[in-house]
Amino acid sequence: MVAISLSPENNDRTVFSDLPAIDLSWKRDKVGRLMVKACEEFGFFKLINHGVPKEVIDRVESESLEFFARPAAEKQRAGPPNPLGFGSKKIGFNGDTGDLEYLLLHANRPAIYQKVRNIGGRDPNIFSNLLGDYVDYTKDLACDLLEIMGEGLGLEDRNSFSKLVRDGQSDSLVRLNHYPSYESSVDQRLTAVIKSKEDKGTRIGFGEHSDPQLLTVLRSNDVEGLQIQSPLDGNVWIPVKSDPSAFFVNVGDALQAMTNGRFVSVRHRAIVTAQRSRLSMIFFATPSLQTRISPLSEMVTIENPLRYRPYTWAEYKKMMYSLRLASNRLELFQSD
Ligand code: GA4
Repeated sequence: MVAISLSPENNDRTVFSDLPAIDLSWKRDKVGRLMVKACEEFGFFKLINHGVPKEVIDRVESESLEFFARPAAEKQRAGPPNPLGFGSKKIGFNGDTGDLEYLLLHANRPAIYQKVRNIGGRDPNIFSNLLGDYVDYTKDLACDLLEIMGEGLGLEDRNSFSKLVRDGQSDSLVRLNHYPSYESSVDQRLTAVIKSKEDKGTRIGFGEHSDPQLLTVLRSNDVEGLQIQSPLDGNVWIPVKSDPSAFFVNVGDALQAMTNGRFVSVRHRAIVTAQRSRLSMIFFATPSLQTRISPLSEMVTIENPLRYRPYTWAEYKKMMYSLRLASNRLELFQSD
């Protein structure tokens, strides 16, 4: 593991920190131990030697850039985001905005094809199939990671988390986020900027939030922008160094709940500072709507008593769409 202190070396936004790196080719028990540690301490880690073929990533990246380069009218045929589909600037239903355009889809081939075919032009099968391949690989990867975490935690059933995502009814999502370069972002009326003194003028790509799902697996091109909030000092934003050959993995609210708070779902955001546009391709590992999420009994101890009340994913989803992006949703499910 790369020895790091998760704090910026100075207040300069251009200094990027390396996250703890976990190499999937290491011995499984070592990987499990380090993953558990990273999920407890940072809620985030960087994964290298992940096994997703570079060609799959490169092809979906170039096809995605081709999609975002199309005229707005064509892209809009895959929108408006309801919440799925193509969207631009507006995030969710409650007035959140960001300097990005995106494609948010259910992570399965029929759902992908159904939206992508509306775009017209090029053969929709090309983009759909590539995205479908990417989803298959990242879903498998997310499930493997969840299984390794289960082992690392010493769970009775190491598949306690992964089986929720392998379930055919899983509500998993795939999201492509395209952040235009700083200069090319012309419509600044809708662009949220950070108003605090130290960050004044920073343009928000995707505002601060925690991910509601179990696990997020993100790959971006070599353009910086991801920042995570230090779990040790809630006010400090840590800019993460980009690494296109790696995946960035983070714990979501549902995994924090199932581990009874042992793993932390950390707030993060994307900012736009770069001269080049940033593309991130994200898989959100999610249970089915009817899944009942509650702390695993093995995670509840005298030292760590029950922290969350059970909820269904459908219930959580409904609530999250009624709240702003920055809301602390899991707080509402704390047990008294
Ligand atoms: C944040 C994480 C994922 O990107 C996402 C987002 C979703 C959306 O874009 O529709 C939400 C946001 C995210 C949480 C609160 C609600 C819903 C926007 C928003 C304001 C796809 C997700 O699942 O939750």
